[in-house]
Amino acid sequence: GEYDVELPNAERLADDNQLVNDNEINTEKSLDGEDNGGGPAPIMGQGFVSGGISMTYRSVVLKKWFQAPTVRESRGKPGEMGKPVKIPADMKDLMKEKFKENQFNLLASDMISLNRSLTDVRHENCRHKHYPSKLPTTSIVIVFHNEAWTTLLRTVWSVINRSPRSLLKEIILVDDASERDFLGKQLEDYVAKLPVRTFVLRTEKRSGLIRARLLGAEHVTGEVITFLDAHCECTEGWLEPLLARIVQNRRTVVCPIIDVISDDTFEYITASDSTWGGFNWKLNFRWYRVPQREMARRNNDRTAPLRTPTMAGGLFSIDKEYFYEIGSYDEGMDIWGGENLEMSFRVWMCGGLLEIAPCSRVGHVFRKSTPYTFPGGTTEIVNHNNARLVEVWLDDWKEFYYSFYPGARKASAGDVSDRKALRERLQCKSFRWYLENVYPESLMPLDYYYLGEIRNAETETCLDTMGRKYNEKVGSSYCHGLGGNQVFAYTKRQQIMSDDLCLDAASSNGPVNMVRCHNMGGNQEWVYDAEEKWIRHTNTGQCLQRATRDDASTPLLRPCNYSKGQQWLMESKFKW
Ligand code: LR7
Ligand code: MN
Repeated sequence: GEYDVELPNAERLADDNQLVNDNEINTEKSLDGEDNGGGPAPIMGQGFVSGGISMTYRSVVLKKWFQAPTVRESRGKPGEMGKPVKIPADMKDLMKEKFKENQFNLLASDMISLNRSLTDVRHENCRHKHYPSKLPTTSIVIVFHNEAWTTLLRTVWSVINRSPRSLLKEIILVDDASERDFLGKQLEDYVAKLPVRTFVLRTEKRSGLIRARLLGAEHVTGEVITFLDAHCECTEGWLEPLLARIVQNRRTVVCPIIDVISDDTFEYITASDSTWGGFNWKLNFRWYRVPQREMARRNNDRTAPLRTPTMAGGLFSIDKEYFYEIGSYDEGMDIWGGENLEMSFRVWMCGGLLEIAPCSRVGHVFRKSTPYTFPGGTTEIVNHNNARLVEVWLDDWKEFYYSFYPGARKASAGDVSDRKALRERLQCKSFRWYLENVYPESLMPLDYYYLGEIRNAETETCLDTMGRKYNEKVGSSYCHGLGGNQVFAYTKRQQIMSDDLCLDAASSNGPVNMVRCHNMGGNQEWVYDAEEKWIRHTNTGQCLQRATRDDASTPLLRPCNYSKGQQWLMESKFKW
């Protein structure tokens, strides 16, 4: 099916892994295929033309510059070349204790060099790519709250070690009111000695990652802002593909492929290059398989930039001026969540592009739970952020969010008039336009006849997913009118769907299951007869009937017979 990839995707692409020769330091290699003169390239100001688009960056690097050197494998420390760290049996208790501090294996992280080597995980063809000889400079902005020393500084070192020095303007660390001593003066003293200008900014009080990033962005002197989470590792050649896309079109927001650094062993695990970002009815960001049409648009070139409907949010490059032009971030959003979809919709709807550059690969430590507090409550904050997002950007489709997740109705969005004015000012397109043009595969259907409960005329019970998962039977139960598991959309594609699940019948006598929607009709096609109130399954010609007494909660397929048990009411909000 189309939606069979879950987050995080840790599938290995063995063929793409190739060890870098220990002795090889790539200082001699120029991306232009020319010899380097020697020494870091000077910087000069100059306008230039690229891809038909004339751009003027305040400073551009000269044609000749050094690619970042390959980080050589060092001996004696675990985890080199991205290998997993094994914790000795007698240290397992300590390991468990330390895990709680950051919700990852801190003991393992502390054993690994801050400069650890990684394999070159890029697709073979990425290594011979030619990038524009003049790329803009970038500043790296990394926000953190109570991050561990080794993950934070390994992020910083991986940037320093694997970015062409001439492209790297500075590294800005934004401490979001951390409560750990070593993140105070010790950190400032440490970064002052780094070979690349690096400094620490501090929010006065806990402000959340969104406002912390805004603080960091204010201090950027490079032409492009590159955001990273505080527990990343950048690999060979990660930066050039990001900046190159911005040269092509300054309205492009570019993400790397986000590989997985195991929260358990710190192994560097490559992620699939065939996934893009989407979202479900609850507005959770999810990875899904890239549809055929996008593969075809890229001529099936796995190294070509991929247009993605949404981004994960933590790792991306954006032209600094464009960042502000397009509305930076919604300052009304707190702590964590929502800002990534907000920016994704905004960029697409207001004339930008959102891409994944597959030749850029950065690892990220994916955690199963958050180690830090959400002052005000986790759900409350995420719901508040999402409320702001849907009120400004989702138009009619916000009903999918609210009805599927009724708890969200209680959250207040606060004042969103500024953000609505921004949408107006930028003359952004509608969410319908986004679904039509950017994300036709979305779980939020472009056209639908109905969204709400489906009530049986005889039993007065409602179709109910019962919170069941894939390939289980659909149920029915007392109509509670609260939405959630009793909310279904009847779509123009004639699906009866709840989030990513579609009612599906494989045979005339079989059960009615909930199967991942494949958008291809077949067993998932149903015709609602608004006169007879039938829900007829196209493939079998059978009708959906109320549950029988033996199995009181499982509706089934039966020959259509005009009985009341085969009448289903969905007229309240029905729109033809
Ligand atoms: O109050 C806070 N203040 C902060 O500075 C809370 C968090 N932070 C920092 C934190 O230290 C970290 O560096 O913000 C960064 C992101 O927080 P994480 O790492 O705890 O969360 P995450 O990895 O789940 O975050 C993902 O979703 C967030 C939604 O708001 C942001 O968009 C993150 O940037 C995003 N991370 C990624 O996209 C990396 C890939 C994850 C995926 C999918
Ligand atoms: Mn993170």
